[in-house]
Amino acid sequence: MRTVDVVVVGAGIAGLYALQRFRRDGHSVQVYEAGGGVGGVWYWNRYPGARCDVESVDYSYSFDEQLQQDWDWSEKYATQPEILRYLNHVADRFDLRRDIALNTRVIDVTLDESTLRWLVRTDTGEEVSARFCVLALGPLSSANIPQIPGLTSFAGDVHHTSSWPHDGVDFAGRRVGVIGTGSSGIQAIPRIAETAAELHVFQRTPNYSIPAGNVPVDHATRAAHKAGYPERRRRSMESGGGSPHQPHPRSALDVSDDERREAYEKRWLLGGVLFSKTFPDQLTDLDANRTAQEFWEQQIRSVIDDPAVADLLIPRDHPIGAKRICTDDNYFQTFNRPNVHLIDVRAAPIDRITPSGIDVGGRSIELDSLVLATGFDAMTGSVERINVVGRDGETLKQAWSEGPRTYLGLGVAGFPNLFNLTGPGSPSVLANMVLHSELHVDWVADALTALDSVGADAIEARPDAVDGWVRECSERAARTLMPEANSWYLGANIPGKPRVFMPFVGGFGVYRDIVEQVAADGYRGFELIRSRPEPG
Ligand code: NA7
Repeated sequence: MRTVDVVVVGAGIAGLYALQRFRRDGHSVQVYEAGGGVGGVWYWNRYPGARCDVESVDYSYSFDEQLQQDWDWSEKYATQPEILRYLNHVADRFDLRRDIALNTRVIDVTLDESTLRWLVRTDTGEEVSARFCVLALGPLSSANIPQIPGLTSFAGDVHHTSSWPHDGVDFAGRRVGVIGTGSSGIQAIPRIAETAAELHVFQRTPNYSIPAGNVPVDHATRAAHKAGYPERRRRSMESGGGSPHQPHPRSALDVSDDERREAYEKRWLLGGVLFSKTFPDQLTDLDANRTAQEFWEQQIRSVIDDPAVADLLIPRDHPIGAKRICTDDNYFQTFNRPNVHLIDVRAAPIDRITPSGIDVGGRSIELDSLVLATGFDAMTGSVERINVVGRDGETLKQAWSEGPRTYLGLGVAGFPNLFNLTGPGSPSVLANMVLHSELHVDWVADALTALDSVGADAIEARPDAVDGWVRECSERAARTLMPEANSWYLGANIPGKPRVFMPFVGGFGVYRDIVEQVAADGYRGFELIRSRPEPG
């Protein structure tokens, strides 16, 4: 059987950098990728309007200065095609493709306890033995297909936003239904409305969204970005969310009305997801949060013509930012169009999907096309659909049956030399995913070097360290407003999923300090395993 040092599962943002870094450190690496190209979520999520909600200058790799200097972003918030072009450029530039097997889904990852090696099996029949297994699957890559009766009977075309046809979908003149009003739905709905004959939006829960404020990047801005990278990256690495912007220094409740309003207006114009972090206490104090909610509501009401429609579009069930805030381009204004209809499926749930449309609230809505913008089995779904078998034959799915249990998000007790990138127990989904991926990859790469330098064969999270980290993550979450929303952070969007707040909420910079200190302390909380006796 073929052997390699490291198998990396997934060739998205984290997987591509993992390959580059591990190879640079002298390891042999095999990457498996289920998609027909590299790019991960940016390969799959090709729905109209798909765009990043973090500024391009920040949502880009920092590991190679020349790459930063050579790549020109065309817009403040990059579109999916531009990000995918960038990731393909990275794959070519660093000659990554020769170690990536595309169209290859990993199905089993099994520990051989006698050698502490991982046997990795794919759906193409490949088998490889690896000393290390690195899961770079992406926390939002396992689609949530809603369990609505009759879904498979629908006679028209059905598309989930995360598996969009590569040649696009022509909605011109069609009657379209969109189920779901999270980030994906909110980005897609305005674009679909432009060509569809009729668009019916089936909304279960309204969401907070702010205008993206996208603009082209002009020459002077680009030059300033390139000159300012070292400082920008430094500030990002120390920040709460992995971008260089700092919240207002004072509580939202300690400033004058004018000062508060000015701060919100500034963040509103910045666009993107940072509105939820305008003030430091916005996500910890309900009264502070209400000030942001009120500002938001005034802005949004002013662009919706029908106050009854506005009432339906304004969230009442959760503090602003407790679900990931969405960013849009004319989302709320889209409901002023005569061809767009908002259907409140909280008041009257969908009865069934029929061959010709959707039965809801005692009426039948005729549809030609159906879009499922229904999100993901987040953070655990992508990992659990691989059969990962650790010590004593226990699967990762079994180990996580009551919610994910990790140490630092990176290691799992009973699964030596297996690392999970950007998953539960880390701040990934609350931070800039690119810098976060680099942090995780660098930490793992340094750990592999450290193992060899002390003559150890394997590294494994200790059960007590896992207990402590799970407790720390849940205590930190409980001190915020985050668990008050029925969000995918909490697993609340998937029927039957254990309700555990999965991300680390303490902030990206704090998390980085913690994981770096653990490494500096000789991988405190991990067991360094030596299967052979020490020489001498
Ligand atoms: P989200 O944010 O999970 O949104 C999914 C939406 O689909 C949300 O409005 C759900 O309503 C709705 N949904 C899910 N199942 C159903 C059923 N059965 N019936 C009606 N409505 C349903 O996913 P996105 O893809 O938009 O965004 C995910 C992340 O990707 C985003 O946060 C960014 O980080 C990037 P609910 O709120 O559950 O009532």
